[in-house]
Amino acid sequence: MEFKKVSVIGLGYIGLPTAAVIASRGIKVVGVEINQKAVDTINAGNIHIVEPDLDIVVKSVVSTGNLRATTQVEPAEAFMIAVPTPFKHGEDDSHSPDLSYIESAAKAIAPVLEKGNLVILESTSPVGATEKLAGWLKEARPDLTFPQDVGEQADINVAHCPERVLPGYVLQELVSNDRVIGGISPACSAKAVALYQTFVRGECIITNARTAEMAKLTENSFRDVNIAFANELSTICDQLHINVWELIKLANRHPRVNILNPGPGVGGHCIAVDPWFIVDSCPEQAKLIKQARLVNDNKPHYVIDQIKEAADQFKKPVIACLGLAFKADIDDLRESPAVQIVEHLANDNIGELLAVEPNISELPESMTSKGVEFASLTQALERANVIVVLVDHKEFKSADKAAFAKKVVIDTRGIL
Ligand code: SAJ
Repeated sequence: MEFKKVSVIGLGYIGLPTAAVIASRGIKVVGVEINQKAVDTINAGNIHIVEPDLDIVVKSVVSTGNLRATTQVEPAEAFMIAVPTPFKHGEDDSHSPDLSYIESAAKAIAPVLEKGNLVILESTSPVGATEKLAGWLKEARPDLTFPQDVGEQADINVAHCPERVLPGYVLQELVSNDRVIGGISPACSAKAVALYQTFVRGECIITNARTAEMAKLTENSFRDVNIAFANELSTICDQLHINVWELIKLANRHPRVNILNPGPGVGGHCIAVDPWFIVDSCPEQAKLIKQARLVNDNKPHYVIDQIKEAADQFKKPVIACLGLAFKADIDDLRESPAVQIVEHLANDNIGELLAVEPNISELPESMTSKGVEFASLTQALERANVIVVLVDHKEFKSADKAAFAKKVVIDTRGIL
């Protein structure tokens, strides 16, 4: 089965690298993106997101003509949907999945669908979303047949293949990771496997759409629950005057124990979101998964209280916050617990606030407008009386530890 033209809907952190890697295999790829500025940037051979080496691949595939971005969907043999699936915050503190981007993508694709086309949902989705996608396509194109009605004989094939790449390693993991592929029918799965085999070196494992959806949610919930365990341990250890980092190192010497790292909270767009999809589907059963979310969401508030207590020791507190990104050695500030903590401190006006983030060139307006000052590590270590390590960036790990000795230090990442 050969694919000559593939369309990727949504050119963000997943869609753009996926489009570029497929294009690098000599397949014509049309990327569809609603953000005109991103379209122009990509068509000029540049990128609008940060991911190591992605700029080189995009420049190359745009220059060979294999990748082109546009705001309008056009006919293709396969459509890969990589749009956001955030959650909606309900009044009763519920978190339900927002499938509106998938629905819009379905409505955009439907008019150009042709017999024999394959539609793949890559976005992390609640169980049942792929069936809903197939339903929206059917509604818009009653002239075509779909696998939920006619199975193997369908004109259009629909499958779920969740993305699983780690930000910072996307280009490697896109190729090397195994892929879980869940078609609505076996024919859908087989066709999707053929597409992924054009660029994936890992194994493509077939299941049904609902299991594929749940597999992705399970992976991220597994990590969330394990981080929550580490975060809960850190607060227990504070209470008992035990160094949690030493404790975890010791416990991890057991051959069957592997505790993750506590931190200031869980950030990013996946691990703090996806477990809610399971909780929303099965609130009665998903008690541990929900509790883990609550533990991790509470950690920034715990850190804020620690900082306030430290600041209270000084007449004129100068607090240096080291790191703003949601994890080490990336520039991504979205959904970052470090940002949440700094903004909260700024709102509460607890003293002079310095923020150090080696991976960005200026502070976001939301911080400067509240008086947070952008500082280098050297300036921060000189001026502050309270130092808070919020991200374990390599620059902080390699800093001279003697400079921290005379300060009140809150090290949420255990680098000191
Ligand atoms: N974190 C800790 N302690 C740890 C590990 C992580 O506090 O021991 C924090 C990080 O600092 C960060 C958050 O958790 O704030 C999430 O970081 P991460 O590195 O665990 O994960 P992400 O969000 O960058 O990527 C995850 C990955 N999923 C898993 O590892 C199961 C990735 O493979 C997925 O593709 C991605 O979510 C996604 O898009 O769903």
